Amino acid sequence: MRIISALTVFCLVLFTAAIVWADQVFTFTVKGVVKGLPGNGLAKNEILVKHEAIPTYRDEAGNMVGMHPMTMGFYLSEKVTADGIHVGDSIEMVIEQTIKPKFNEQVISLKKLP
Ligand SMILES: [Cu+2]
Repeated sequence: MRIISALTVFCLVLFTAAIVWADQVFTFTVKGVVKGLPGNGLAKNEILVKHEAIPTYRDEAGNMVGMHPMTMGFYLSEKVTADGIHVGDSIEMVIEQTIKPKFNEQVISLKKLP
């Protein structure tokens, strides 16, 4: 009986943790213009983008603070390449923000707009 209760508690803890962690990953879509490509003074997985305002951007505490338009670097996930993208291109990106266990943000989708 004691083993069963311990197992129940363990499962409840896992379940709760799963819910908490699931809430710590957010995505948003943002448009911008490419100002720099990987290499060329940037990291090999980094692009420089002049992006529009991002109302749903979160800070490291997970609070939705937004971000005003600016030019900044974004890191591409391993599955995304900048092949076929050129400086001056209008693009749309999907950014994934992970708040916990470690703050991270990466581009999980990148496409050139017509
Ligand atoms: Cu920014």
